[in-house]
Amino acid sequence: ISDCMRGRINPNTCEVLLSAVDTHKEKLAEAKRFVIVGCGTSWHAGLIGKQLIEAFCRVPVEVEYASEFRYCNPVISSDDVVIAISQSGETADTLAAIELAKQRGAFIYGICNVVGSSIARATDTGSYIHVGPEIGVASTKAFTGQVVVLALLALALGKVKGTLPEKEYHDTVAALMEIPGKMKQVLSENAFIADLSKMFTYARNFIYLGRGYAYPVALEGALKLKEISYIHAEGYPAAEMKHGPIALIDAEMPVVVIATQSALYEKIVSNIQEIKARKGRVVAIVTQGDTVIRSLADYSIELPPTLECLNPLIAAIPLQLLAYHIAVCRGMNVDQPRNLAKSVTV
Ligand code: F1P
Repeated sequence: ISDCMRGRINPNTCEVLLSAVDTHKEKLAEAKRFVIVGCGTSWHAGLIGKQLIEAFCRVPVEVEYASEFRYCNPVISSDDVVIAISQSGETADTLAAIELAKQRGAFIYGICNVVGSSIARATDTGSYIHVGPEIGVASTKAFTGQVVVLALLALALGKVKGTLPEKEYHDTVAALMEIPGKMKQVLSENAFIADLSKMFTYARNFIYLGRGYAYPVALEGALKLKEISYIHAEGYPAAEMKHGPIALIDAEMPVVVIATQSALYEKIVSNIQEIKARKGRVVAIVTQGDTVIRSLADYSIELPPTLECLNPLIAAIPLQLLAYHIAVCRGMNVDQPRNLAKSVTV
């Protein structure tokens, strides 16, 4: 992962994207609304993109499963910019969503990995994530690349529109430059995560929780576990626990909580207390130096500090590693999971 990030984020990257945005300024910066479409991991990246674009550009963003969008007669017009995200660039549902949005007059921005793919060709403009081929079927580094491009796009647009204060723009770009080094630090926890995964080889179910920017990361962690280990897993926004899922918690239920420093940190602490009161087994993803959550959780994985809006870039890694090691312990083929195709073309 760190290899693919190296050289991809450099001080010029944002400026290059900025000039691409500048070329399509009328369409992008003047969009009344963004609609992000994608499937699976790409949809999860889109949920993070929504938060980034709304925070930096103050424009409403909707995120739709491409597989539903194409069939639900969506209200789309020439006031909209549709952002289509796909690693393979060949996902039939995403391609069909693009065609529909085009017919209704929307401008299409693509975020793909595979150069020259069908989706890349069908869009009006876009950015390649250039993370190299995904070896396995399940998307991993593509998620990172997609979130990086969405962050850069939101930064560039926020600058063009004047909705992002100059200082916040520069601080966020500077924090983005530090991400590859921080990803390396997280990857160095691999042996610890491999050990930890042995405790969960026989789990039947898992719950993943996060709030704000960490909520889509929880969804992605659950998807990785489902895809490669075949363990049933659900991701929820942590505050939704009390509206139903808390009934599932008992001593048999592992709960992975993304509990890094954020504006909602205190609320996450109480969510963890609620789980522990029901004897759930908590694996907490915490920021280095955290003592409060470490003392509550059964197991903790530390992440280096970064801006909350960039945290998904490093928080996804321990969840990918956890899914990987659990799947290996269960003897699964992590590169070619059953029933999955690299690009879903039907
Ligand atoms: C979408 C996707 C992947 C998933 C699996 C099936 O692919 O749902 O996220 O891991 O490979 O397809 P794409 O449109 O991003 O290529």
